Amino acid sequence: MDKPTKMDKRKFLKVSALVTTGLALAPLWGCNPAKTENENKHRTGAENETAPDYEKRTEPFTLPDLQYPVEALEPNIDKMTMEIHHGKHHAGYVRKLNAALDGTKFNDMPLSVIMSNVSTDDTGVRNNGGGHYNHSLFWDVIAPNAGGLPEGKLNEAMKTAFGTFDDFKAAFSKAAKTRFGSGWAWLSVDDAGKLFISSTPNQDNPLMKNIVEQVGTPILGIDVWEHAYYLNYQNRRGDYIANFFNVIDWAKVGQRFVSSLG
Ligand code: MN3
Repeated sequence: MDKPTKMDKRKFLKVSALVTTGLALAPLWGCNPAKTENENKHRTGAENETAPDYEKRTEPFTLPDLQYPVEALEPNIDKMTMEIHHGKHHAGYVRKLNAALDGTKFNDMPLSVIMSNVSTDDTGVRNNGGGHYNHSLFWDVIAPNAGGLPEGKLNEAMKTAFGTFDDFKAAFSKAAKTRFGSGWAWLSVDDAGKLFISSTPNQDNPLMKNIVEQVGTPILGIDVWEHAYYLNYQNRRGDYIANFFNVIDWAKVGQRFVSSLG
């Protein structure tokens, strides 16, 4: 394999880091200006071989660190829930994802590309890849001293899609409350740049175009598995959802919105 040029390598490392932390958004993989000598050689050498439109991943997935202490989200999300949720549940998804990927066509794909290509036949990759993607997003869009209101372009787009913030809050909360059993509620951006609310069972997410009804790039998600709230809220899922609004980091959600527009 040819040694990558400096620029290729830098881009590769940047992309790899994003994938590893699970923060990458789909558009990053969509355009690849440095499609390059190696791939062109491939094309001339083998007509039927299609070069991937993403940088191949060479490292196993790892558990991203939390960007705040485990107790920092109290009283909205308690310390023990954070310890177990991040250190046990999320870590388990990462471990099982790496095992499930072994020998599959997904083995060298970035996480968001895996999400876009997974199907109902790929149970282990679907469940554990979704678990890794969803939780990586979840930790990133919540923070201590957060809450408040969306601003800027996101705020404008939310008004267009949902009306007032309270209208949005009601619709998002309803999606989270009415998800039967385990799953997630999402705020996502569709191909036209329009926001929508949806919910998915288990560890599915809106990137899974072969599986979900409404396809888009998720920019905010709430985990409504019982493991996300039961220690503190027991059966009171509605209280957990209401308090989740106290920890939403709207600046992060806004950055994800802008990135999703490419
Ligand atoms: Mn969870």
